[in-house]
Amino acid sequence: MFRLIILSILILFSNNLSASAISHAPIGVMADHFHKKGEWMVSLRVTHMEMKKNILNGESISNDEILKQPNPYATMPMMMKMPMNLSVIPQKMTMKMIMLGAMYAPSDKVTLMGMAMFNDKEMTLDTYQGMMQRKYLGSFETSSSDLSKVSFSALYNLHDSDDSRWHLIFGLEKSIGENSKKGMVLTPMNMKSSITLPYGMQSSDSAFRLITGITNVRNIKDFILGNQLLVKKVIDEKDWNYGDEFEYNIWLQGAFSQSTSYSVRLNYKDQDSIDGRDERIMAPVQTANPFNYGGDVLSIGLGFNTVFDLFGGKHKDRFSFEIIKPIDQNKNGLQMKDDLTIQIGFQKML
Ligand SMILES: [Cu+2]
Repeated sequence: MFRLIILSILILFSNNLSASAISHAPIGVMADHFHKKGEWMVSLRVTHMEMKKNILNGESISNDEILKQPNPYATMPMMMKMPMNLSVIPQKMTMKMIMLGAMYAPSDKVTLMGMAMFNDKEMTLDTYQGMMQRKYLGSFETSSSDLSKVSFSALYNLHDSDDSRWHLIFGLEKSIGENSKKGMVLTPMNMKSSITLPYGMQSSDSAFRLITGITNVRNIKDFILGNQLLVKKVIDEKDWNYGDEFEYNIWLQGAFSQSTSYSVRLNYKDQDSIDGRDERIMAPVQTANPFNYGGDVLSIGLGFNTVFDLFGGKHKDRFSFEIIKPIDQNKNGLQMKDDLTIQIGFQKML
């Protein structure tokens, strides 16, 4: 009888451990864990990101200064009406993303992961006269929303012990949304006109990417230290595509209790500028120049994970929240500045 009690306490305890809040990374980290044979998990992530103001090679720049920047398309033949200088200035951009994911482990060594991402973008811009006094003409908005990309990955469990686990990530990502969407803009001639929206406002770049990565999660006393390296490389180039991406995450987690944990994360992302170009994208605005994309950004995230019973079932429901603030932005050329990102997630093992 005594043995039975000990055994059931042990089983209860080990169940609780795998269901603890701290057993998953902050929600902004993808592919942070793998599963045991036969396990299924579904997840939903909602992200809200804002960009405000502009930076030139990482330094703040005013609207007046931007109006003095050359318009690279001004000297193109056939572009008689193009102003010599930039005349349309992005003021604010909001991106909302919804990510649906599923994980399944056919064995203890391999976990398969599929994801689909939907995004919605909105940008507010100010238009100034193309020449003379460069008077402010007005403000307008452009937007786009579409299913943006799908990915399929395999996580390979290299090592799994009580105090450390390692896994490799191999995946393919296909960008599938629209990439030649048009929008109404206010031109520096003070006319409304429909143009192909600049790269950053398109839902997709149609590229195909290879994802490779490695994750380590270890216990250090009562804390968890996670490290992840991710590389996304374009393997099927189109007319244009966003550059290759390198991302590094390091996070430290502590537990308030079995069911709630907190985290601090540093995220470093370095992306190349856009390769190629779309001949139709030509406007006196920074976002029409493929060079004004990419660069490196270092951010800090504060997160919170909790597990509890909401929908019932064999496993608990997991809710997570993370707020991310950039601390150093060295973006290429002239770009909008990243502001806060908020991410909320729900995960459930079936
Ligand atoms: Cu999972």
